[in-house]
Amino acid sequence: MSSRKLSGKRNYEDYEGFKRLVDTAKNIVVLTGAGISAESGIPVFRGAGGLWRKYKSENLASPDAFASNPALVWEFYNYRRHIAFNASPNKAHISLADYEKKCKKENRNLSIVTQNVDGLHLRAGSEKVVELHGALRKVSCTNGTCENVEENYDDPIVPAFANRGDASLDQADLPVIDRKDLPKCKKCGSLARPYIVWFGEMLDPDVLEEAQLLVGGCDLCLVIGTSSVVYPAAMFAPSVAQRGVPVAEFNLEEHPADSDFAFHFPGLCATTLPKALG
Ligand code: BV8
Ligand code: ZN
Repeated sequence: MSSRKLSGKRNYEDYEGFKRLVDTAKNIVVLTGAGISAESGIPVFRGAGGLWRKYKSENLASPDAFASNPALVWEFYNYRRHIAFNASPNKAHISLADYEKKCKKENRNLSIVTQNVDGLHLRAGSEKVVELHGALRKVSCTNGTCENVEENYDDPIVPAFANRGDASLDQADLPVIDRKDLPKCKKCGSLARPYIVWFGEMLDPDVLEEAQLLVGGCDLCLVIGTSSVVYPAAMFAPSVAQRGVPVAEFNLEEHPADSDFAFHFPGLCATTLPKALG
């Protein structure tokens, strides 16, 4: 792949041009956000989908929210676990898993760096997946000396969250859940928390380094279903474009950040991505 700076113009829906590149690229990195799981029925983070009861998702995804009301934050994650565990990978996830297998046969690499915590890439059969922001299927211990992390598929995660009505109900009308009834670490009995990177929290340094190495070494980057507003994930695709490496965006909308991107495929990614990789 020549590293010449691509012309400033973006190729809209240039499936032929993209196909020539993707079928010869040696190290493909795919950056995904909530939009790739939208067609699996998982609400995206921003906009109408980003609401639960009367709360905005990002206001509950914080250490302060958990410290002041762990029951509320746990109930929010219990709701998201329920949706994720009952969702299925869609054609976008599956096309990436299939293309990774094709690359493997051709001694090429395709790796996914996802902001999503729903685990759908792994369930679609993708093997090289870096989960930047943790995973709903995991819980970790809040006791600093224990640091236990375990997989937990219980739904609801504790009996206290059973029969709490749907996401539209106002929290205020529901009985308060006692801290003693919240999820506990199976190792030490301390309060457990979702294994999720919240706003204002550092990403796991090893995970971040793995992502940066993949992004820094790719010769083609796909960026799928993300509003590119959250850092450090939002820096990855622009940094690839700045190296003169082609970036292909698959999104319903366009973002100012993508002016340097070589390709733009507007529309639902469960349609556009299989067509581009097919
Ligand atoms: C960090 C887990 C260092 C939670 C998430 C002030 C204080 C502290 C920090 C900051 C600060 N100001 C800025 C920061 C940094 C902050 C940040 O970036 N904030 C933003 C809001 C400005 N970042 C952090 O805090 C990160 N840590 O910086 O540490 C530090 C530490 C302390 C102090 C300073 C610095 C940690 C960020 C991780 C947060 N956790 N997720 C959970 O899931 O519950 S982020 C969450 O939102 C998602 O994981 C995702 O990463 C992110 C963005 O969401 P998207 O995936 O992009 O989804 P969104 O809904 O936004 O967009 C969907 C897109 O899909 C749209 O473009 C839509 O058009 C498209 N789409 C929809 N459907 C389809 C589609 N496209 C195609 N087909 C479709 N069908
Ligand atoms: Zn523990």
